Amino acid sequence: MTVPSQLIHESTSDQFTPKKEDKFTFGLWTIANQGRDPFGDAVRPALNPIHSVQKLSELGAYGVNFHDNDLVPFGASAAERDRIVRDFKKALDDYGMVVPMATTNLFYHPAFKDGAFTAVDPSVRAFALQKTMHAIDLGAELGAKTYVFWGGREGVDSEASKEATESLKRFREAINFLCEYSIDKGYNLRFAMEPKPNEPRSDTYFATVGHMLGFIYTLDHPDMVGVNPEVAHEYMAGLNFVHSVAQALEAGKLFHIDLNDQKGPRYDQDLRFGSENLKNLFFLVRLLENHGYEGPRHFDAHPYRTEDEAGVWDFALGCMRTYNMFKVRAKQFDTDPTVKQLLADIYAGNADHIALLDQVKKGYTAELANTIKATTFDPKALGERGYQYEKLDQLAIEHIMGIR
Ligand SMILES: [Mn+2]
Repeated sequence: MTVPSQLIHESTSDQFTPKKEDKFTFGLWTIANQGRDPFGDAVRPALNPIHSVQKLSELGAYGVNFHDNDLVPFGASAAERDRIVRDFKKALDDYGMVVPMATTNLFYHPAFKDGAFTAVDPSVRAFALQKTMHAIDLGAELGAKTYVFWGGREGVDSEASKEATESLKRFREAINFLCEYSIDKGYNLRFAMEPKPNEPRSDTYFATVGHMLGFIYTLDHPDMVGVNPEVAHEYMAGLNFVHSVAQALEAGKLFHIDLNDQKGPRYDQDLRFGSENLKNLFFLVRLLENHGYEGPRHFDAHPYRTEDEAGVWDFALGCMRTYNMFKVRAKQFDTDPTVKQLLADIYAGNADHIALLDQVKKGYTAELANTIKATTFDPKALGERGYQYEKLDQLAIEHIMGIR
């Protein structure tokens, strides 16, 4: 292993230093992003996946994830594929890195311009199944436990082009088939579905985490399918990311997560984690850390287009350090005696009504229904109550800003 640069060394010697046990992962496509956008060409040379594994390991990352074609070029021969995979496995071993997640690129090649599992052309739909099965084999071979499905172009530009109900059926048939494939091969994979409202299509099916959760329960194997929410994608739909993740987490469906940042509803920006929405992402990290999320903390973001390779590693380190900063601040917020006392005051209430609600939790009885109907409440007093949320929120701000 090469000695990290002085800059990295200085900034990774404190309590926010990324460590393997923090379970930080990056997509190979994130750091290898060459800065192409619809208005400009690549600004950085392609990064070698093995070099990326080495650099990320030095920075404290736990693993890497990939689309099939991030590692094995589209159309590579079987011999070429085997050589690439062998060299990559050796790099993982050499640098103590794992591959917790893999996925398929079903959006880059022109064949997928009308989608993959929902394309109107049956040859494209069948080819998408073939490509995904090969990619699942590759992911399983490298030890992936989670397989992500981002339906990049599964949508429409013109609503006249296909019936949405038919597309949803086609998507379900594909996922059902691939679940059976994974079971048949004994891969023990969990599938994580990633929603996005639009881009690159003008409208994508399964726009949000909520849409995807609803769909999962219509599958043949709902237990093996969960979600992979992405910060930027929910912000693009104008939603509260913490609430989307909480719903998935509470349903036992948060199988994976894509951490990045976004300046509100506009094109998908994939900014460095925590570079924009400090407050919402503070509460996101608090949610993940306090509610038993055990999966990788995966960054699906990319460096600013202005950066050279040094900037790429500044970006990667920044994502991880900011997560750990939020983690430390969230813990300080939760253990602050002033916050704890204030919350105890806010949550206190009428003992009789607390007892009633404890019974509601246990379940319905006709007697309980009658008791609630006969209970006297004081709506005037309830309406006059102050909740002290201004004080509470300011305490959160002071923790986020590092004042307390
Ligand atoms: Mn994105």
